Amino acid sequence: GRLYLNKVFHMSASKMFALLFTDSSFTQRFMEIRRITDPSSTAWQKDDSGNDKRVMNYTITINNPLIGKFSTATENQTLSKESREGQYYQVDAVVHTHDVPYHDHFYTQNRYYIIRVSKRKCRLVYSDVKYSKPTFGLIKTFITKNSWSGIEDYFRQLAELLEEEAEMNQAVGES
Ligand code: YK8
Repeated sequence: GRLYLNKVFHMSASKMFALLFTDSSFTQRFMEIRRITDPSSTAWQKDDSGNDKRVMNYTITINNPLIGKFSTATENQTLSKESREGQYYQVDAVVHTHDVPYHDHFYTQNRYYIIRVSKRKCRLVYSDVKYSKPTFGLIKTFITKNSWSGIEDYFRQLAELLEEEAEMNQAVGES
């Protein structure tokens, strides 16, 4: 795994959670910029183990001449029962891209931590590319390389947009 976005953003933990994990206008805008289309999502729902789950489906636009221009994707999100409203949130997001080469070999696991640090707060993302089948040599190199560059790009832009959002909040004197 790798660590991304170890940053303090100037907004409350609950605001950050609402921006990223509800149907917010922030999410809509971010998806528009990333050209993620046809999003659909189930509501958060408790499962037998006490965690909250939801499933998202969407189509991503891919910026890689080697691959088709679009792929459908499914993202399974789990909000851990260890989460505490306003204090600490842990969301595991497992992303499967269905229409890329070797799509049955791998998936991406992103773990989001939203932690309250006074009124400012900190957000961390760990990412990992996992293999669901034995995968070797060139194919593995290919998947690894292309995945990390896409993931990096995605989170770099997400951080940018979140910082913009935080500035806007401060400008109107919101906490
Ligand atoms: C989520 C990881 C890999 C995948 C892609 C696959 C190339 C396969 C290489 C072949 C296209 C929104 C990515 C980047 C698509 C986008 C995914 C996003 C950004 C040649 C073997 C989608 C977070 C996320 C996780 C994983 C990303 C994919 O919220 O390179």
